[in-house]
Order: sequence, then C-alpha cells, then structure tokens
Amino acid sequence: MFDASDATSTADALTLAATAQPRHDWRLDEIEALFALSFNDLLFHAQRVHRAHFDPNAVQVSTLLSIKTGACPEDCKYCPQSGHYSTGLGKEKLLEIEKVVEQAEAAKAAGASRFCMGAAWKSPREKDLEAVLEMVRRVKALGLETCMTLGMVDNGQAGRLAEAGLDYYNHNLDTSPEYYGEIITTRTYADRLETLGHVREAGMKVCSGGILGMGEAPRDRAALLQQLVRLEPHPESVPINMLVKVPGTPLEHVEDLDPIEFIRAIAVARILMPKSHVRLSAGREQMNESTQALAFLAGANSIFYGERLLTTANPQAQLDRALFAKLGLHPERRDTCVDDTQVQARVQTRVEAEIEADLARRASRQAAARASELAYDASSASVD
Ligand code: SAM
Ligand code: DTB
Ligand code: SF4
Repeated sequence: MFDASDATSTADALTLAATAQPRHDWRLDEIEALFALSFNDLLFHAQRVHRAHFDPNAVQVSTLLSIKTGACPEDCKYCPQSGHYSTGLGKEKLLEIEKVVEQAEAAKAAGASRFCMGAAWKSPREKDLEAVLEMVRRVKALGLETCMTLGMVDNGQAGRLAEAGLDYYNHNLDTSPEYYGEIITTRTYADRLETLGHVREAGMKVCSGGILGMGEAPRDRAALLQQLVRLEPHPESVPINMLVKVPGTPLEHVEDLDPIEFIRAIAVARILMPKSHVRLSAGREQMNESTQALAFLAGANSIFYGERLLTTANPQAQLDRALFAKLGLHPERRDTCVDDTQVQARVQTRVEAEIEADLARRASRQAAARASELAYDASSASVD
C-alpha cells in the first residue's frame, strides 16, 4: 500500500542532498517521484531549498526587447515569429543601436536589472554581428546586465559576444528530446546543446529553459528538467515559459496545461537546480495573481517586467508593482544577488540545521509509533 511517510522521507533525502551539493545525475524516476509528491509536500521542499540559497522575497527583474522581429527561417510550432506560419506579425529588420539604448535606459529607469535582446534568427549573420556587439557594449555601459538570444552561435561568435561584455546568453532546450521532433524540425536538440557548450566555453552565463503546455506528456516535463540538470554547471538562469497561444501558429488550439502542473514543474526545477534563478517567464499575462503567487512560493525568483515580451503582451508594469507590494516581494539588487556569500552561508547553515532537526523529529515519531505498535502486539498476544 502507498505509504505517505515513505514518500515524504524519500523527498527529504533527495532535497537534503540537492541542497548540500547540486547534482547533475538525477534519474528520470527520481524526478518523476518529486513531481508525484503531494502538492503541499512538494512546495514545502521547494521552499526549503529556495531559502537555503536565496532571499525568498527577492525577485530578479529583466526586461525584454525584440531587436529583429519576424520572418524567421525556423519552424518552431509555438512561435509567432516563424516565417512558416501566418500570424499577421509585421517583419522588422535589425533595430538601430540608438533605439535599443533608449529602450534599455527606460527599462533601467523602471527598475530592471537586466536587459535581454532577442532576434528572430537561425543564427546571427556576420554583417549583423558588429551592430549587435555595439548594442551589448552600450547597454552594459548603462550599468545593466546584458542578455541576448540570437539563435545558434558558434565558438567564434560566442567569444566575441563575451568579449563585448555579454553576461547571459539565452538558448532554450524547449522540451524533452523525445517530444522535440513534434515541435521543431529545422534544428536539432544536439544543435541546441552545442550552442550551449559554446556559450559556456566563452565564459558567459547560461540562460536555458523551456516551454510547458505544448501538448507534451508529464514525462516530457520531467525529461526536459533532466536535460537541464545535466548541464555542468547548471544554467544560472532557467526560464520556464507557459505557452502563449498565438493565432496562426500550429499550437494555437492545443489544450491548456493545468496551472497546478505548471507550478509543480517550477517547484521541481527549484529543487533540482538549487542555485539557479528560475524565471516565471512567458505566459504571466494569461495567469491570475494566485497562480503567480504560487509560482513564487514554488521557488520562481525572476520575471520579465514591462508590457511586452518579444511580440506578445506581458502584464503592465503598474500591475506587477502592485503584485509585488501585495506579496511583500522586492526586486533583487544586482550587488547582493550572487556575492553576498556571508548571508548565504548563514542562511544555508540555519536551513540545514532546520532540515536535520526535522528529520530527527520524524525519525523519533516513527520510532515511537513502532514502539507503541510492538507494545500493542505484545498486549494482544498476552490476552490471547
Ligand atoms: N530565435 C532565437 C531562438 O529561438 O534561439 C531567439 C528568440 S526565441 C523567440 C526565444 C524563446 O522564446 C524560444 O526558445 C522559446 O522558448 C520562447 N518562445 C517563443 N515563442 C513562445 C510562445 N509563444 N510561448 C512561450 N514561449 C515562447
Ligand atoms: C524565454 O525563455 N522567453 C522569452 C525569452 N526567453 C527570449 C521569450 C518569450 C517569447 C514569448 C512570445 C513572444 O512574445 O513573441
Ligand atoms: Fe525563430 Fe526563435 Fe521563433 Fe524558433 S523560437 S521560430 S528560432 S524566433
């Protein structure tokens, strides 16, 4: 029979281990066991892991800008920018550098700490790269962290981006290796892993995650997370997108994913990648406040802020500010997010002590229960 205390202690052991030393060898059945926990247990474990590594009320805030829009040669079935589908989206060529800088200044003034620039390319062309490098230099000079997502990059391109001062490169695995072929046929999973390798080798931070709600099975969500944890080190930033269903794309009418399943995936990502920022990424415009609050409770600690993602809507800034106030959240300050090692060490020690005390209490409760069962058996035997 199913024994809830066994499930909880397995999760205790797994999450304790994950907190002490991030792992890269999670088996699919272990990840699925985390997904299968009762929702309350899963969120409790995720929150414990979260508190061991982060200020639980700080949320990293990035703003996105599409620097080159539409007419993309790739056939990603979720994407409004693919040239393979008619989504009514206008095509725009690479933005002028000054326009990008203007938008970055506005994002900084509104409170963003990172500026992410996205281009609808298979990979950057040499003639565009010089302008892109200048964008990185100019945005960086404003005191913002920089992030770009330009499609596949080779070693040389990654090196030049890093040299220009690019902090993060975003390149998502999107889904499990098994489901991938249902979604994209013009580039392979191996291509994506290769780009991530080039980004790492160039010394940039990796931003990689996926999209949920594309009709994938629960096992695909677990397998996507397994692929992400295999990356060494774990990606510093893990965007978890809820599919934004755009009319004209092949996934326009796919069945909605239950928000609880989405929250489970965030919690499992938090447990598996304890030191990574997990971003509650696309899809917030379609989510209510309660779902977003649950995502933060599950360990999400990053968002896109500003009323546009790349081509689709994101919540208005004033609504996000009101939500932060309601939940007692605050934007993460750049200078305290990674380097405040003393605070992190104190939090880590305290949480590990709490976890050990909790495990000891559980063991003593189980011992007491066993002793009383034995006493009961002995007394029934003497009555017989
Ligand atoms: N063209 C580049 C590439 O794909 O490598 C960069 C831009 S692309 C739009 C960045 C990411 O946005 C995709 O990998 C995908 O995960 C996400 N995305 C695109 N369309 C989406 C949608 N409709 N809903 C949720 N996420 C989406
Ligand atoms: C990511 O994982 N999500 C962002 C960012 N990385 C580039 C993009 C979301 C795009 C949603 C659809 C759109 O606005 O075009
Ligand atoms: Fe192109 Fe990126 Fe959209 Fe795929 S996700 S179609 S590569 S812009």
